[in-house]
Amino acid sequence: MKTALITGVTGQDGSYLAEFLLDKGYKVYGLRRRTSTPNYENVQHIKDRIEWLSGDLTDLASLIEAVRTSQPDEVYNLAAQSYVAASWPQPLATGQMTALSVTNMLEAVRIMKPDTKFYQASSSEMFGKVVETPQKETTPFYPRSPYGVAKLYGHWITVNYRESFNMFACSGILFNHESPRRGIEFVTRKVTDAVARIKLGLQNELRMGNLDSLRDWGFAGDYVKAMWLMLQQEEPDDFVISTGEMHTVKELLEVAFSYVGLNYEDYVVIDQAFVRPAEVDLLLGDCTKAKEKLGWELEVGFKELIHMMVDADLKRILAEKKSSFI
Ligand code: NDP
Ligand code: GDR
Repeated sequence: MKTALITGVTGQDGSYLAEFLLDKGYKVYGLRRRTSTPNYENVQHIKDRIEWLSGDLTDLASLIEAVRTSQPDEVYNLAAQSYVAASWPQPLATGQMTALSVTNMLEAVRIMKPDTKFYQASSSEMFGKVVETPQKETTPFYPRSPYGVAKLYGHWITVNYRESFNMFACSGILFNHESPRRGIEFVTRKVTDAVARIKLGLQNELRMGNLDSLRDWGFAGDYVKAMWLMLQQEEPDDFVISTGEMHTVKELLEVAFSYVGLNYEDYVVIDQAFVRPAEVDLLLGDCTKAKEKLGWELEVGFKELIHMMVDADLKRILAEKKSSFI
């Protein structure tokens, strides 16, 4: 039986990855930090199958202890301050949690169990300003937010530990991926939650930022398979994971609202509070390398993904409504 340690296991990707690895027969350790109000929503259904470890990415001692206890074959470093918009008001916390914390995790592995295979959750936000399109592994980086800058540090320190210490360290440059478990402030989930509330008569407007930005949106369930595939290769390497298709935020609104028979123009209000100080106008990934070397394929397309998310939000809100009447 293989053993994996996942940081960020309570998040969107962590929950899908834990499910995937448990199904493969892995023993899964999940690192969680202490929070005033614990949130297990994404992992409720597998909570008893995960071995829980207490730790924080910014606390090296806790990470060393986590690696010592779990003795993992594979570490998936998914934890981070992951919301781009929050990285301007909290640039230093983002630097600690999204950049320096990667060195903490790599150090914990190097000190305690250097033969562990290591996956770093890098991001298409590192490409930022358009230099080349579609973006691939060799495209130069030009991050446009404190989050993007922090992820770039995480990416390069992973490459550096691979080259300095001969560690099996991989960096997955993942483009946006979504699901019903996506955090509520991210644009897809914000839209699908609002569509469900508007349809059910619980909300009558949706305040949005820039509707023209273009994103390459895939399904998180497909993307966690790529993470695992990277760690099953003979040699460590970095891979872009994407759909190769992009859509505007406006198209996202059209697909989500029209699915329940509504017109988004009747509800959407532009609010400057959601417009960012610097925007990434366009993200479009070329994942030919992952397809060829990993044999990775995506299964869920854009429309299907958004419909899946609207369905899940309708179901959840209806259930909440029902239980509040009892
Ligand atoms: P989420 O925001 O859903 O999950 C982040 C996780 O990190 C949560 O479990 C959170 O715990 C945990 N975490 C945050 N800070 C700390 C800390 N200091 N110590 C321990 N745990 C911490 O992100 P996603 O699942 O969407 O993304 C996973 C990773 O992939 C992130 O690193 C993200 O930046 C990156 N990424 C995501 C993409 C996407 O489109 N989803 C694309 C490219 C990269 P808590 O519940 O306590 O907050
Ligand atoms: P992103 O995702 O910044 O690409 O980062 P997000 O869903 O937050 O934004 C996507 C695009 O939508 C525009 N937008 C809005 N965004 C939000 N959140 N709320 C709004 O009201 C709104 N209106 C318009 C944004 O300006 C942006 O252009 C995600 C995260 O998961 C990162 O962790 C990850 O690294 C990258 O994807 C790849």
